Amino acid sequence: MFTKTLLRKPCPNLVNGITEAKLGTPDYHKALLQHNRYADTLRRLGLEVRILEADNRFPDSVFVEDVAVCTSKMAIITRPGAASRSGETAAIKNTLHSYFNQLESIAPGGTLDGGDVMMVGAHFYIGLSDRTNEEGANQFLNILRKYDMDGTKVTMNDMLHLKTGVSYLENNTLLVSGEFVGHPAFEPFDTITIPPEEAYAANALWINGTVLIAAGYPAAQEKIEAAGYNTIEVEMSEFQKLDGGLSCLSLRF
Ligand code: CIR
Repeated sequence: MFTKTLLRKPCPNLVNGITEAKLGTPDYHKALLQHNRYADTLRRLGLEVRILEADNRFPDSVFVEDVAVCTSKMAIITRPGAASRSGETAAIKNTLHSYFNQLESIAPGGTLDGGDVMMVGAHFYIGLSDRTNEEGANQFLNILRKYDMDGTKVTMNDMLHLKTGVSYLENNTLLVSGEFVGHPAFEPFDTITIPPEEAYAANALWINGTVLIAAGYPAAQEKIEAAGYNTIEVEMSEFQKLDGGLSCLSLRF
């Protein structure tokens, strides 16, 4: 169960964030509204929500998931793979100090984005993406082992991040799409397959029994509900324009 979340308010410079989506430029005011509703939804689910100040130096800083990984025993400050995002970690470090006694970090040579890390209890799946290199993943695994946890590296070719295409919904159940459908790393799981035309909905968020999904993906929603979950839809259009999914907007612990 999660009790706390950390978010970062979108900054006006958001419109200059990294993207390959070709969905147009995000509308800043709409993004602020959607971000507020996302925060309200987390509160509705009983979570404490802390929203950090907007940081206009970093267009993508709203995607706070990429700069740290929070576990039950410690937090790991990452080293984002995109040059324009590397400075985002300094700002989250001080904040996480107030929640975690143990803080670890990925050292130079390694790169790792939190969006490439999927937590399944004490086991972590780490996507080897364009953002997360082998060295970063190996450092991450070594840190986990110091705390009696472990992980598995996942090869991938197409998606931005691991969790762009796969989400853990607890109960041994995964949402999968695209290159992760039938991926050998996920053989032990029951899977819910998201059809290609709704692939964006594969980034969903399990919060204490409820699944938050992006609004506007009826087939995905139906499949998740048929598997026995309650769902809540959240409007994500402005973040989708920057390749960001639901999980990217928060750290949860
Ligand atoms: C980026 O390319 O870094 C941002 N525009 C999107 C980051 C999305 N984060 C995530 O999937 N965890």
